[in-house]
Amino acid sequence: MSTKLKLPILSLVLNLELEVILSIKFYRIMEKTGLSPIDPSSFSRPDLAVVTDIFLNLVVNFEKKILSGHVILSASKVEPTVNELVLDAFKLNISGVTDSETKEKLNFKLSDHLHEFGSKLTIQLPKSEVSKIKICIEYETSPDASSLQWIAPEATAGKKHPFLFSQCEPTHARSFLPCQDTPSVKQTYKASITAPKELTSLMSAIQEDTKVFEDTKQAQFIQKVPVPSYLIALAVGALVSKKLGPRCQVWAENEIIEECAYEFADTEHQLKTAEEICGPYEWGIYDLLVLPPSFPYGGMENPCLTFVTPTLLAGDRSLANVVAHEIAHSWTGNLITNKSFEHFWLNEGFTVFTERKIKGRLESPQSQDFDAYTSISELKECIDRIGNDSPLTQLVVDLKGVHPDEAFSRVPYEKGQTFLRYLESIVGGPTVFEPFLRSYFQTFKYKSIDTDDFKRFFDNYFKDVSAIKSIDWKTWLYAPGMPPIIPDYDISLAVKCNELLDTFYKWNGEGAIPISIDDKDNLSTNQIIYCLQKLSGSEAQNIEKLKRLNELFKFDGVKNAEIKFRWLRICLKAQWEDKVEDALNWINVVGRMKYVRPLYRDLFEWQVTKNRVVDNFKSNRKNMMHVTAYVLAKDLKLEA
Ligand SMILES: *[C@@H]1O[C@H](CO)[C@@H](O)[C@H](O)[C@H]1NC(C)=O
Ligand SMILES: *[C@@H]1O[C@H](CO)[C@@H](O)[C@H](O)[C@H]1NC(C)=O
Ligand SMILES: CC(=O)N[C@H]1CO[C@H](CO)[C@@H](O)[C@@H]1O
Ligand SMILES: [Zn+2]
Repeated sequence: MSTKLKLPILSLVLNLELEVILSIKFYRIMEKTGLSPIDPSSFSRPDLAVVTDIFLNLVVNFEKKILSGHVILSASKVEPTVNELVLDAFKLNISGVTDSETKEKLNFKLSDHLHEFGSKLTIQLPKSEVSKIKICIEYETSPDASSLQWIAPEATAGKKHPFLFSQCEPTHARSFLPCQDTPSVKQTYKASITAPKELTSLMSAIQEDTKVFEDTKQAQFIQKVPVPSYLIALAVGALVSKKLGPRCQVWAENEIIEECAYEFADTEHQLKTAEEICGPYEWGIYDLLVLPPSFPYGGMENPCLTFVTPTLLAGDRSLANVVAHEIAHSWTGNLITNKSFEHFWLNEGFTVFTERKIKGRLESPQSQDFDAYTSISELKECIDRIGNDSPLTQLVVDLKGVHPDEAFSRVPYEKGQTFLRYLESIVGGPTVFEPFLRSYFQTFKYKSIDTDDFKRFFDNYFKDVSAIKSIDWKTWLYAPGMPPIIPDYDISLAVKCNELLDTFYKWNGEGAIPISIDDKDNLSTNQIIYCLQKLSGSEAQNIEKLKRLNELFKFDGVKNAEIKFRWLRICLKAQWEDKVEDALNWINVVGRMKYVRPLYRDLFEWQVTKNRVVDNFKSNRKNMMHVTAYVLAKDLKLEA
């Protein structure tokens, strides 16, 4: 596309202040590189020729930190006259492209690398009338592939073998393989992965047979359900497994496998409950893989094999809601996918909504509502930080020129779930809304959709319900800031917490702490987390009072990561210098961004620790996953 064509569009948006900056940035990017008109985060052109199947054949090389081999892409022409296949690539070393049937060499062009987006890979298709083609690409990944985390033996539980895992969401699959890296494209895949013999390879797929050679092992995989590129996943390490139920097992290093099996014992039960709500589970098996601590997220819903952080190992199964969340993705996100990251709420809002329904059934309706209610204060903190007027706090965002990793926040999760809860209440509650959900899943499974598709389906399904006329879609979807309406949650579990907090706030710090052992023992883990969340959101506390609190609750050395995280934030806010070391030690081991980013920010905002935390980042950066290092560098203002 030429530059001139876009100038009129550019002037159209000139009135809208922030959009201007975003749009100009986007059009500059478009001019230079031609990001896709379909998905602002991808170069690929599935509207011309679309990939339908992938075969990956790769060797894992831990010495060089690369994957090498080839990929065969099956593609169909959408435009009959098209002579190119346009893909995404991120620092891939491509040595040759051929027509996989005729072995004819094909020309290809890799555009200049564009910061976080990578390059556009254009392959010249053979001159032929056929509409289906198979292209073989020989390539190697880069040691700085943004999707791949190469972990040295010292940073694993066993300390003997290296570990590799991938994290492709949102747009990092292109650093793993050349592909159409947009969720609007879904394809089946097969893979053959060769790794050192003593290690186990796992993928987001069903494992077929494994061939053993002298020094290596070759594992075969198949994923028959079409998936977007961001759900292709690989892990290689010294892994063992333990059965959790007929369809579920947990994988981890041997050193922690028993602990993992205990923590996630309820997985099959959670899966059954999800099926009651959502309909049949389509993926065959549901396994969990517990990764080393540098994994940047709580969990990643890779099909057939959810990846989770070891920070869920609380010892009391209290954080298993993350597994319920990843299970819910088997329908929302994995079967039905957002067309672009701009409609991310369709994945995450629905998933949180379903996750809480699972909790409601397995525990109690009160605990379902307690989670929803307590998350409102976290949503508020997040929106205050991004800015109440920021377009990034809209449910449907405009990501032209903004990298999805920068836009990532709690908003699509919590504002999305709040919206669905509101819709549920408008149409008459769960008995009406859950059959609607199942029908929605049935209608759109295997597809990628956007918010309009959802709205049309909703409006049609509930066309006889007059109350839906009162829904202000525009405000819910496109206005920035907090949700316009917070539903009436059952807050009975929060009442006791609020009383205790009041008592604590009023206490002047003299005499014994006005909270009894009984009070403490009566609180569930989730209630303690909520109290700490409130405490970390209020003003700085007196350190002496915190010391008494700590004597009662024993927060130092606590295993539960949600508690540890909030406790450390409270201590830093109180400028309790003894705790700085604890915070630094923790963020140098754990990579989960939910914890690491706020703690880095807290340390950065405090003058006493500002320089120290920047130095800490610089020296530890090499151990971090690309995405973690990238967002932290921004948070610490290290890059323009
Ligand atoms: C690219 O791959 C080729 C062939 O495997 C290899 O010889 C070459 O060193 C690689 N180049 C870079 C920059 O890694
Ligand atoms: C603890 O909970 C029990 C049962 O819910 C209740 O009867 C008791 O009064 C509570 N104790 C305190 C100190 O709140
Ligand atoms: C889970 C999810 O949000 N899926 C995808 C939505 O769209 C973007 C691409 O634009 C993907 O990267 C997300 O991962
Ligand atoms: Zn999710």
